[in-house]
Amino acid sequence: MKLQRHPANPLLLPDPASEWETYNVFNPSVIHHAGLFHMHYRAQGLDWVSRIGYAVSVDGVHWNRLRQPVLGPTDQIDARGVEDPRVTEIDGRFYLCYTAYGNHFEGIGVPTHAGQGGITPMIAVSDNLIAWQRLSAIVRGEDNKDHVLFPRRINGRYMALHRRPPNVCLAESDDLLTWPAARMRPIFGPRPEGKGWDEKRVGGNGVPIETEHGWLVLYHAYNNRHVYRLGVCLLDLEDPARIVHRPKDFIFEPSEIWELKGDVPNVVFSCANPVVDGQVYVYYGGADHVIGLATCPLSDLLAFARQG
Ligand code: BMA
Repeated sequence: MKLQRHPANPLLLPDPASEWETYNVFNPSVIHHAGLFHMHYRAQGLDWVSRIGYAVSVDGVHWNRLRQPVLGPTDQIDARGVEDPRVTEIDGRFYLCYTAYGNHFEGIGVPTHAGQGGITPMIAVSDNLIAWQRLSAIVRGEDNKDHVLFPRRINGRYMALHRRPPNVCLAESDDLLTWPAARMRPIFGPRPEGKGWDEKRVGGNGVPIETEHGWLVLYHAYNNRHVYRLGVCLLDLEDPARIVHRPKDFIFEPSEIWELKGDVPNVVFSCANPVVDGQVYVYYGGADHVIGLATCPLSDLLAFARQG
């Protein structure tokens, strides 16, 4: 089972006439809401700081973008940029998970060169997808990113995937404000014994897809040669820390020139897999430089995942 690239790829390119999205646009979030596709994407411009831009589309292929970013650095915690957006709609509000890349770990004061890079998995909230308010961090002071919220409460609790190297983990919260350490559990990690594509690091992609057989989770992984590919697994509906199936094969890998060459070579990196009319729309960054789309029927992806 492999995803099919859209013939119009790449869908979104950097804009040399812009200051903030001059060099790279990549790793978008996309949700389908009120009949439109809404994209939040990571952009890098003249100062190489990451900001989050917004674009809207009727068909998921042709996009109109806002001229200004909707989120940018404000503080020490994100002074070097805001990265890799993943938007989840829960009960009519929008939550944006993003990686804050700072000068120091907030409240700890460890310089980044002495620590793990000064990244913080943050959550912001919005009622209109444009104006965002910072809400919370899933954890602070450690190397942790690739976080995304589930689209509903499970057993009364909000849940999020996040990545505490080398594992994809589950975090739980009563109120989206506090994420107790005692309720963080690993789900799955790299497979050094496998086929070699997810042997080094793994991390979750877009919002988990609820199906009758479990939560379908797309994820990315890289190997010892630093090639990023995409895979899929199925988590238990009631307890998403329990993995039900994990196929050995990947579902997508870099092969187009704009996936093999760019700002970082050999990368397909996805933060979005909305399902519209039975099709899974996998949006992804190609080589940390442009934005592409690949699709497949949900029924095919689910059948593939269940064989694993
Ligand atoms: C990850 C993230 C992504 C990026 C990927 C490949 O660590 O920073 O934003 O696409 O590396 O460079």
